[in-house]
Amino acid sequence: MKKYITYLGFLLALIFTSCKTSDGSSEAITENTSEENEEVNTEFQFNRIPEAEKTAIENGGTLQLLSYTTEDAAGNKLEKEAYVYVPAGYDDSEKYDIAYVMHGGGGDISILIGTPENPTSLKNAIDHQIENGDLEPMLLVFPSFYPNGPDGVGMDQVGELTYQFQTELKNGLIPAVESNYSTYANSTSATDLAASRDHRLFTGFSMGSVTTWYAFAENLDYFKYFAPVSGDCWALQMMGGARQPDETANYLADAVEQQNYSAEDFYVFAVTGTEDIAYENLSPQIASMRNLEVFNYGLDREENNLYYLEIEDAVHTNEWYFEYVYNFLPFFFGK
Ligand code: FER
Repeated sequence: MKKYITYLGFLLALIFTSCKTSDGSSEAITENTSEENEEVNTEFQFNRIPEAEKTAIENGGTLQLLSYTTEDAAGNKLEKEAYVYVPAGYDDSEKYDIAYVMHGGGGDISILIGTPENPTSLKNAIDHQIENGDLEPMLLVFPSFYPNGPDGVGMDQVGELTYQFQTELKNGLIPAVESNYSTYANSTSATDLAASRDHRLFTGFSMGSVTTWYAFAENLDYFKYFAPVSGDCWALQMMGGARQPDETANYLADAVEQQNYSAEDFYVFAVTGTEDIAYENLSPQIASMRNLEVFNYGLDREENNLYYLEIEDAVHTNEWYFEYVYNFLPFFFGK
C-alpha cells in the first residue's frame, strides 16, 4: 500500500511539474538525472517583456539605414536596403555579435524594428536588455527577401524568394553590413566570415522562419546559430514540415554533412505558440529532427544543438515574435 501511495505521489508530482502557467510563461523544470542529484534544466525559462521595457530609454541604440547593391539569382542588379540596429556606445575598435532578422510574408525592413522616428517595442526592449546588462551590446540587421517590396508577390513566389535570398545574404548583404560595422569578422572574405560564424545568428518569423531554415541548409558556413520562429522548412515543398516531416528532417541533416559541418557546429532554437497557425507545420518537423542522430535535443549549448520552445496559447503575430526574440537573444549572446 505504501509503495502504491509513493507511486501515486510521483505521478502527481510529474503532472504538477509539467503544468504551464496560464499567462503563457512556463516554469523551469528540474529533474534528477544522476546519482549525485545533479540538477539539469529541461525547460527554458521564458519571460514576457515587462511593460516598462517596451518604452524607449534615453540614449538607446540607433537604427541606421544601409543601402547595398546586390544581384538576384539571374544576375540582375538589385538596389536594396536594410535597417541596422547599432547598440548604444558602439565603438569601431570593439567586436560585436550580430543577428540577421527576417520578417514574415508581406513585411519589410521596418515591420519588426520600426524606423528611427518610430521604433517598435522590440527595439525598445533590446535597448533595455543591453542597458540592464542582460545582453551584450550587439548588432542586428533587418533586411527583406523581397527585391521590390511585397506588392503583387504571390505565396508560391515568396517561398522561392526566401531561397534566392541565400545568395544575396552571402554575397551582398553580409559583406555590405560587416565591412561597415565591426563584427568578429576580420574582413569580409569568405574565410574570415566563416571563421567568425560563432558570433552570427539568423532568425526570422513565419516566411522569415522559412528563410532561416534555408540559411541553415545553404549558409551554415557563415552562421552557427539559428532561431526559426513559427514557420517550417519549405525546401522540399510548401509546408514540408507538415507534409514530409521525415524527409525534411533528413534533408536538413544531409545539409549539415554536405556543408562539411557536424553536430557540434550549430544550435537551432525553434519557437512557436500552441495556437499559432504554423504550430501544425513546425511541430512534426521538429519531432522528426529529434529522431536523427545529428540533432541532440536539449538546452546545454555545449552538449545539445536543438531546442523547441512551445508557448501556451501564443498566436501568429509579430508581437509574439518580439517576445521570443527577447528570450533567445540573451540565450545566445547574454552576459
Ligand atoms: C508556416 C510557414 C510560413 C506557416 C505559414 C507561413 C501556416 C507563412 C505565412 C504567411 O506569410 O502568410 O509553417 O504555417
